[in-house]
Amino acid sequence: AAQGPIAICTWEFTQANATAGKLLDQGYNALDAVIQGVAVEEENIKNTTVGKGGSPDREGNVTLDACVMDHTGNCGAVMCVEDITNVAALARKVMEDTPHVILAGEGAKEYALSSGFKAENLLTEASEKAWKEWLKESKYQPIINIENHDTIGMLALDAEGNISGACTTSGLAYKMKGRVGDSPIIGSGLFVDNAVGGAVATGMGEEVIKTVGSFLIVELMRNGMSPQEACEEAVRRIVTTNPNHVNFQVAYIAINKKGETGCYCIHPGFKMMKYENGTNNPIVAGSHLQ
Ligand code: SD4
Repeated sequence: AAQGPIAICTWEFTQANATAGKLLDQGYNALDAVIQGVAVEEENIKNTTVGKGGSPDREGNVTLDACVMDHTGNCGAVMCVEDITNVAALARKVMEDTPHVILAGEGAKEYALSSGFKAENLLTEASEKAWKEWLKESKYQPIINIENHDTIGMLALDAEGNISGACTTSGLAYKMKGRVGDSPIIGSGLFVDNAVGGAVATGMGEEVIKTVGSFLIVELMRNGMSPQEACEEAVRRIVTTNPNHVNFQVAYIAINKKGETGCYCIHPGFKMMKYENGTNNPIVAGSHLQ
């Protein structure tokens, strides 16, 4: 039997998650809900790791990554896109209106413009200033938790019992030009199988890609693990193979078909938002390190 609608997302993005949850309560499907939910952060210029206002690469270009996956197993992604704010919606457009799954760089931007998305300068004064400050030492050292203003990954279970997800980010601040993280990679940053559940990742994308984290979590749930157990196992895969995990964060959230959810991370400080039965609450994730 279908559960009441549920929306979960990475970090404490209260408004984004409430936006999705309320749409679900009004009968919107999971895909519409997650796209509109994550758009709140894509448009929030104070969030320096998503959409407009995102931190640039080390050459000063803001390049965005996003993907979506729906309950039919369809997916779409865009990578390294400049000048377009709502890249999750663009990923959906790629999924629905092109014969492809991924568009990258210039091609993705041209497709966006020809589809009615508008070109905007995504580099805010604040991000430009921070980048210029960074240039003085040019020391690449990703920050472990950027609470409340990090990559947003969202999963929704709608009134019909269908699951969809979206993930959108500007990636790691001061990355190399052309660098693509896990967030637009289906199976790494996001995976949904409507028969089982869905998972999304945030944190050091390179580590998520190496372990195909979101796909792993869905497969573990298929084999009987709860979302919580599956998130813990996916984190364990990283920490047991990479002793450098003391220097980076990875966090996962997951939901299954029954509406059970889970979250886990390497370093304390990660939270998941959960909207259910009209209430929207932060949940502090357990962590491998204390
Ligand atoms: C990336 N996973 O590009 C993203 C960034 C992120 O918390 O989630 N930061 O690697």
